[in-house]
Order: sequence, then structure tokens, then C-alpha cells
Amino acid sequence: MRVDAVTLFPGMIDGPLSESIVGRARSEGFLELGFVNPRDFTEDRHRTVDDKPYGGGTGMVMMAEPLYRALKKVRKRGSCVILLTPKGSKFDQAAAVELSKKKHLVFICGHYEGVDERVTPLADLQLSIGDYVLTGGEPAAVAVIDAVTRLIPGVLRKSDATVNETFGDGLLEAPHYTRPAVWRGKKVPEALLSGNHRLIAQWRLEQAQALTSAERPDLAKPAKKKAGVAKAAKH
Ligand code: 6GU
Repeated sequence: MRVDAVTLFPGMIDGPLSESIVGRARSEGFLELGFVNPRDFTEDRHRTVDDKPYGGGTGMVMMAEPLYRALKKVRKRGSCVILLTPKGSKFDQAAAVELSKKKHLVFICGHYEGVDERVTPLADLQLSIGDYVLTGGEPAAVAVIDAVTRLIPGVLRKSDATVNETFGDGLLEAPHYTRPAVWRGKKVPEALLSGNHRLIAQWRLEQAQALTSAERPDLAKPAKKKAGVAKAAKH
């Protein structure tokens, strides 16, 4: 998969995504990650990318033209362009699965107070990673690219690793334990030591169900209809 990020701060994305599993996915060619900086598409001496908002107010707004030119540089036919904004639809595992099927994703990372509203129609999709405010779209791009990359076939070594995990089946995962069997007086649950695979599967399902209804009862409810990634990305 190819991913490009339109960002004033490529290091905020490149750094975190050079480590661990995503870093390996990049060096093995599962993920090709590129960057394009709107500042490189300015023409004034100060390479201005932001300006004061019309109508007044605090903060600065990212100007449309440098973003437009940067996007034009990387967008191809069939690219899925995603604007990262706290006003977007909430990113979740189902959205990650849909995005993992695309050939080319382009993320537009807003900074300052946001982007000129006139660039928003250039995006197929607007995504938020949660109800809190970040300084910019870059940490959100890292989260989305991470969640998508691990779903690319071959990135995770165990093929079933993305099926039985949290959210894969709409449940939080059962707790995990590793050696020693007793740690500072705390024992590993008996079922996990039994060697009986049916018993273990049963225990894990019960734990997952109990945990989900206690901590995330919203997940157990039938899925609400919402803006689907696959549908929105067709435009
Ligand atoms: Cl995508 N961007 C910003 N700036 N803040 C956010 C966000 C995105 N998602 C949650 N908060």
C-alpha cells in the first residue's frame, strides 16, 4: 500500500512510524510512506502557509492554495483522500478494515486552528480519532496509518492475529498472562494452565463478554448506522 501525508511536520509522522511493526512493514515494502510539505508550494519570500481568519478570532488558518498544490502533487486517480479533523467521523476498527483495502491513501493534516473550508471538498473522507483536540492532524495520521498497516496481509506474522483480537469480533479481548505462573503471589487463571483448548476458548469468550458488558456496553449493542468509509471514499 502507498500512503502519502500532506503535512508541515513530516517528522511527527515519519519518526513514530519508523519503529516496531510499522517500521518493519516499511522496510519490507508492505507500506510505502511519502510526505509532501505545503510549505514547498508557496511562492512568497516567507513561504507562508497560514493566515488570520476572516471575521476575526484567535489562531491561524491554513491557506487553501499551498494545500491544494501539495495534494495535486500526490493525488492520483483512485487515491482515497482523507482530511484529519476533530470534526470528522470517528475512526474505528471497521474504518481501518475498509481503508486497508485501498491502494493509495492521502492524509491531509491540518494545523493551527484548521484549514480553509474551501479545501474540504478535495477530501473523500473526514476522520477524527476521538473527542479531544490535538495540536494538529499528525498524531491522528500516525494512529490511523498504524491501525491500517497492521491489517495489510503479511505485516503481522500470525495470519489469525487480527481476527481474535479486541474489536475484531466486536468484543474486548480476554486478559493475557505469561510466565511465571505465580507472580508476587498473583496466580494465572486455572483454565489457561489446563492445556484444554476448548476450556481455554470458553474461558476467553466468557471473560471477553463480561469485560465488554462491564467496560464498553456500547460495543455489545447492535451497530449504529454511520458514515461508512467505503461509501464515502467512492466520490
Ligand atoms: Cl484528526 N485532528 C486534530 N487536530 N485533533 C483531533 C483529531 C484530528 N482527532 C481528534 N482530535
